[in-house]
Amino acid sequence: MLIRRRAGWEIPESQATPEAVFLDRRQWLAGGAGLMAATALPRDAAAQGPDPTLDLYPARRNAGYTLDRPVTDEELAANYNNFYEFGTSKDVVAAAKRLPTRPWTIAIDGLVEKPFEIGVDELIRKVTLEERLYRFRCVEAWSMAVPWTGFPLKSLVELARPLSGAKYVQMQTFMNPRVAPGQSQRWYPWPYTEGLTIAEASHDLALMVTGIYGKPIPNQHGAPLRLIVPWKYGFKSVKSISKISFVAERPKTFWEGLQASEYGFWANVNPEVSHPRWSQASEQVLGSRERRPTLLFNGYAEQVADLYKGLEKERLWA
Ligand SMILES: Nc1nc2c(c(=O)[nH]1)N[C@H]1C(S)=C(S)[C@@H](COP(=O)(O)O)O[C@H]1N2
Ligand SMILES: [Mo]
Repeated sequence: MLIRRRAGWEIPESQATPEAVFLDRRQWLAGGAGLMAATALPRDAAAQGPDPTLDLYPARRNAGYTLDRPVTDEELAANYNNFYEFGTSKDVVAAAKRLPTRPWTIAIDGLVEKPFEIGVDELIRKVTLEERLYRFRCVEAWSMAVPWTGFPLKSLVELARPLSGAKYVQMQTFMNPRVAPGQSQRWYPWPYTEGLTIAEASHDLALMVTGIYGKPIPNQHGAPLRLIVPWKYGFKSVKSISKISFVAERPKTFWEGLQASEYGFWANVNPEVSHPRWSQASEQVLGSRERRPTLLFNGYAEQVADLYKGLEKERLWA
């Protein structure tokens, strides 16, 4: 193990991964500690060659999205990730390189006029990419501010032509334990699944992301296609999406499946609603010594609060 000095802003691993705390116990109970599949892994997917959409970067920045804080250093954001398919530490860069991201197809199915599959490059060229500066808040109480490149999820919903019975959009990550050793750990409800209501998915802020910092998105951030919903805790922002299903019932999400008492479907950011094991009142800003007060809906209340009118009886806050 690498021993190194921690910078002032860094969160000790023990505090930074509370999502994993109860899992250690489960892992132990399952007798599976450290037992990753030792099967031969494919070569680095980095050998794939240049990204086929490179010519689209950097995309035009949409000036409508501004920040109240500096943009997080690119290297920090790129080396402090949650991607459980590749392990429970924040250091998944090397492991995630094993994921081949081309060719990559996304299946659109469920309650749509006609189910179809589409290659990610074809999809990217059907839409218009733009760059947006968003705050990003993990349920573990750290935050960053990032220039994402992508397109509104709304345009994908339109492309899919959902039937009137569709009430939710369910999104799933690829499933391939040969490249993603975490997926051999069968006490997790793989594949990673997330979901939004159709109204949430059609909101302007909901972004399908294909790039970051003016370049195609690297694997550890969820290549080649991920969701970003900046008013919700980060676990809603599912990575490396391979299937999008339009469904009538609320999907059971990954974290809900693991620990429903701590993680729910809505997961909207709220400083006043604590996680059962820690406060959400403030957040550690990556790359700074500063703790900032957490903002309601992560600072996007003005835009999204209306989505939740009439839903006050629901557990809206994580
Ligand atoms: N498939 C998948 N998506 C995921 C996760 C994951 O483990 N697997 N982690 C989530 C969590 S908890 C966070 S905070 C963000 C982290 O995104 P980043 O690593 O790009 O900052 O991804 C989310 N999406
Ligand atoms: Mo997170």
